[in-house]
Amino acid sequence: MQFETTTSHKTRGQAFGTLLLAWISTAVLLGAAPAALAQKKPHHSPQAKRLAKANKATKARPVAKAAGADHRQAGTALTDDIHVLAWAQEAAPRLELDPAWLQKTLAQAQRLPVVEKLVLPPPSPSAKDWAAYRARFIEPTRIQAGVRFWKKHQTTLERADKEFGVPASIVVGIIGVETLYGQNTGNFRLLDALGTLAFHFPPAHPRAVERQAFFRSEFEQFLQLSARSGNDPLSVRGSYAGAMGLPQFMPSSWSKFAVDFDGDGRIDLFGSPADAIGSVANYFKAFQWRTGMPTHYPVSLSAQTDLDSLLAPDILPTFSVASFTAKGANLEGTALAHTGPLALIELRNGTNAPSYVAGTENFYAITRYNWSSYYAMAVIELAEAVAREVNIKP
Ligand SMILES: [Ca+2]
Repeated sequence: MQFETTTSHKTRGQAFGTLLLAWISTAVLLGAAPAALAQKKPHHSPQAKRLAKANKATKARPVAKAAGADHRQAGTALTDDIHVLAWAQEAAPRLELDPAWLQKTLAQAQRLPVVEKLVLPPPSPSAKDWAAYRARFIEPTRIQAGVRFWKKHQTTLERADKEFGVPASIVVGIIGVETLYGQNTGNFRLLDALGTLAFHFPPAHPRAVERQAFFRSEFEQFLQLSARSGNDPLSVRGSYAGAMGLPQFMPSSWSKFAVDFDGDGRIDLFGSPADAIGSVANYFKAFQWRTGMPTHYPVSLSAQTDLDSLLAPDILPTFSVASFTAKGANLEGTALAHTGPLALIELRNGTNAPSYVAGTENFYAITRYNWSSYYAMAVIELAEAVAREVNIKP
């Protein structure tokens, strides 16, 4: 088995802007059973807000390579920990990795204390504020970038809609919220970020055991993807939590849901907007996107509304229109003819009154990309704002 190929994309030492990652499509993995897919973790960690912040901080540096060098200087060798060496011995045969390649790769991995800090919940979390969250994403710069992206890739977006049944607006909303259309894909070396979280996940985290297991698995899948494609794992950069490319896919999502949508025989979520568009649409298809169903409806409440029971299932669509309205969540117009289950979505506005919408199964589908109703609503509203500008009904 050959890990290093003759590919010219040896990006080590190149500036981030020229990084071109191309992983070869693996049809076997893409054929995973839908039942299994439903059990999977979201494509990236729930700490997306802080992730975006961290990306922003690192991207602000003028030279990507220098930023990476700073991260390395701030760390220590991952293999200083004997557990990593023991893991490598056990993992190489299990993951079908060349032991020498694995050893050589791990020898260059850094444990990054900054990543250990970023993954922790903030010590004093601020009150949830939809209005403030919304303002970060639904703003002129992002909307105009979305309009340019939509117009440039309109044919591809229409093809994805046709093939996967997922509207262009939602794909445009996701890529806009995730990376500002590729402008902010993260600057941590994946090997360092995932290696740190796989072996040194901070025990102070309330779900440390579960999260470390998740990142251990992602680290393993990242190494497998690199080995299979022949790409240098040291050249790949992404978020501090290991998300990659325009759509910020975790390695497991890249393996299961990424597709070659420009037909060049490779999957490249960094350099190919078409591959990113097809992959996001395919992700939602796998998570049961219902073609043609709205994501949400307006809802009005009153003093008689049974908020406790309406909010009990959280974002999981649970109530029929009849039971929803019987509990005092009032719908109107087309919402009254909706046939699937609904959820009452509460978006807090700091000390002001919360906002509410009636979320459908498609609202829920968006939260499978990132487990947050605030995230889903930002994607939806950015999608709507961009669609209005390009004069297309979302
Ligand atoms: Ca491709």
